Amino acid sequence: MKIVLLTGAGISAESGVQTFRGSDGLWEGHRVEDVASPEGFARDPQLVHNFYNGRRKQVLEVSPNPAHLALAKLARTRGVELMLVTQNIDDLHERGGSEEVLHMHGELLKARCNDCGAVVPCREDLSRASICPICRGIDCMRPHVVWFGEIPFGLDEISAAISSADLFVAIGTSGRVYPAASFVSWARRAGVRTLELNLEVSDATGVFHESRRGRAGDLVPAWVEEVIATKGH
Ligand code: BV8
Repeated sequence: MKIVLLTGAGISAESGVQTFRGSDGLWEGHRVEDVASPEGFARDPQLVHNFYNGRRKQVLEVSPNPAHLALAKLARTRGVELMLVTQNIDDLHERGGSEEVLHMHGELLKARCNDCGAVVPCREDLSRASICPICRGIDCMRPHVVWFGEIPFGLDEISAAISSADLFVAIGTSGRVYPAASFVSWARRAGVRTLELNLEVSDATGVFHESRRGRAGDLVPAWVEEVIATKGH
């Protein structure tokens, strides 16, 4: 059974990572174009560094939740071929035991050099004084994340996997950011079954064959046990 699974901020909410549009949403208080766009970074790099330094500290303090653990178990299930795609830039899927995770919007615990293009691990604060460990450049490091207007990672791989999948599942995403929000339509066009697991109705709920309401920490482990039961593990 080939499953392509997309996660969003909702799967990390129960771990204490802010979502984007909740009442205390990340974008609250920050204009997206100021903190998550190349133009915003050019205009005020330190504002952007402060925004991501704060999120990096938060991610290093939290832990994966039962939804992350259940997806790692699903990936280890015989007869299941799982492609796990996330819009999240935290590392909770990996810390939950998932070995293969496609971060289509990048990773908070990595930094990239604008001069030589090197991508390096990053657990400390970044600033204009940060030095690239590869080319020794300065005032050239940025978070290795995909900003608005930038092309997400792995789109060709994702679209190929969706068109040959048996099932497309979306967990904890509002379906408001593209092209991720289009994946369910790609799946429908390819005749693939689609399932949504989300706390609230999303902008894409109407496109899914089935949509279940609840917290990821409850819905995901229950759904994974269903799949395992059908696989006769
Ligand atoms: C691009 C990284 C060109 C940085 C992010 C078509 C139409 C309109 C606009 C566009 C379009 N195509 C492109 C655009 C422009 C733009 C876009 O989509 N704008 C929107 C705002 C209208 N897209 C882009 O710019 C993209 N790039 O298009 O390049 C291109 C593309 C393809 C090919 C060629 C050229 C780049 C977008 C990526 C931006 N970077 N993140 C960072 O994180 O700081 S986006 C960021 O916001 C996240 O990664 C994520 O994608 C998004 C947040 O959404 P969610 O994760 O869904 O979170 P949200 O809070 O919204 O919702 C949470 C959900 O969980 C809710 O439904 C809630 O009910 C639920 N929930 C809450 N708690 C729980 C729960 N569910 C279960 N359990 C719980 N406990």
